[in-house]
Amino acid sequence: MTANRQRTLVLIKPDGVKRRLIGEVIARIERKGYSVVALKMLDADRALLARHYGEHEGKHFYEPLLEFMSSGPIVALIAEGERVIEGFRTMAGVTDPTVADPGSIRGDLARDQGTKVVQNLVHGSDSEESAIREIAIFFPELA
Ligand code: IDP
Ligand code: MG
Repeated sequence: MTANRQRTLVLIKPDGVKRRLIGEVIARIERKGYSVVALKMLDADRALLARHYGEHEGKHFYEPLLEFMSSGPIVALIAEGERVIEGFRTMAGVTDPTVADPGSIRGDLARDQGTKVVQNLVHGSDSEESAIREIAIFFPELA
């Protein structure tokens, strides 16, 4: 392991699975040169999502977010590589797909759907601390 080698949690949200973009997202991660080192499809229940999105509890989009994220299957994966946490966040683009840079996953493939919660295809951990916490939630068997 080199000093900057990291792991990040990526989720392909229910909109990404429904729109058959699993392959597109994984292909982008792999073409960028990151390794997928763990992968699963699951139906996330409320308890799991409440742990994952705890920082957003009480915000106006919290309930719609939990409802949306439990509305269908999601894909959880761990991507690995040097500075992958920052790298995948850049690949995903900013939260609001309307203004996410073209070239990013959200900028190329998502848009405002007029829903209470922003549907933006993917989640990526935002720091090393979040990555460790989130990987433990979705991949407890790796702990
Ligand atoms: P991130 O996914 O870009 O890290 P966060 O601020 O962590 O964004 O928010 C988690 C998720 O909650 C977003 O990806 C998006 O789906 C939703 N969300 C965030 N902010 C808003 C908002 O202001 N309105 C509606 N939905 C939001
Ligand atoms: Mg976030």
